[in-house]
Amino acid sequence: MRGKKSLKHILNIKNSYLVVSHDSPDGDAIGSVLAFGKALENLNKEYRVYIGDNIPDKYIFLHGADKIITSEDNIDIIPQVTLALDCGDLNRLKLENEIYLNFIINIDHHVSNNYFGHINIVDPKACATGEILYNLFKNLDIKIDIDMASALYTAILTDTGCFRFSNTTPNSHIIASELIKKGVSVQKITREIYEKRSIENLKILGKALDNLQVSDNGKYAWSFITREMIRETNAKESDLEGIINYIREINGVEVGILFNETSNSSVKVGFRSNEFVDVSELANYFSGGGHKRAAGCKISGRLDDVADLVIKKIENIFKSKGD
Ligand SMILES: [Mn+2]
Repeated sequence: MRGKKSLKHILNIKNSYLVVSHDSPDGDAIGSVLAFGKALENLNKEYRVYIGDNIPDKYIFLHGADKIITSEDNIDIIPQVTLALDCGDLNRLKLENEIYLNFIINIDHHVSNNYFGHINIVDPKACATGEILYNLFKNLDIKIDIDMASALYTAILTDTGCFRFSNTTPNSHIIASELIKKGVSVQKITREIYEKRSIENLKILGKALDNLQVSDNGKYAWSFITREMIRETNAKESDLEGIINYIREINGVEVGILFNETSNSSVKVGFRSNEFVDVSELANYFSGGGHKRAAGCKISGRLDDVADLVIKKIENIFKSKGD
């Protein structure tokens, strides 16, 4: 792949890097930027890691997570290269200043990636951006230390839903195995990420399950998170992670949808599917993006109106499939 060769050349000649990923960062976004950041540190390069959003507490145990810059104003270098990891769309990098957009290397696995980089290494078959990075590091003879291994393991673990989702392949397991051989503590990482729930997460989950609705044909189900629920439970954005999976896991349901009222006039919509509905197409239709089985978008409008619009669209998908 041409991209890999150019990346090798760039790593040889450029000394200053900004490593970035998407807003509402997940384990793959955070694991990827931290792994690449540590690789640059080991190569004696100047670098900063930036994500323009809050970092969920559960990832703070990863090496370097406490140094992630979350406000663009605090970036204190002028990088020669911006490394965009796990991000399908330039807007989600939350970078306003053009000096950060001069030279972008885009490394990602979203099907919806629109090749916004000057160099693009995009592989939608990879289960996680962490998988692409593992292969790149191997190919470029970049040593994977224990901190990088833990970050890459986190990336793959979270994007495969603990090796349960359909993107899990023999390669996901082979790479996980190699990372564990490097000393990754499976027990510590799974405990940090999955077994340290906040009370707020459980409270908002309870309310979301109270609001649960299932379609007449039983094929799709949805729930709402309102501003009021957020106030009552004191939940943060990161406390909402995982709620949508409960909806998708209802027996018989193919598509799970979560509507999250982010303001009076804006709603974040998450989609998950089990077997046959390509929710990245659905999200694309509403100017969002993602993967076949997990995608999302933001829609302007009041919560009720947005929900009606989206549910109608999904209803039509099932009608066209004869359900
Ligand atoms: Mn990812």
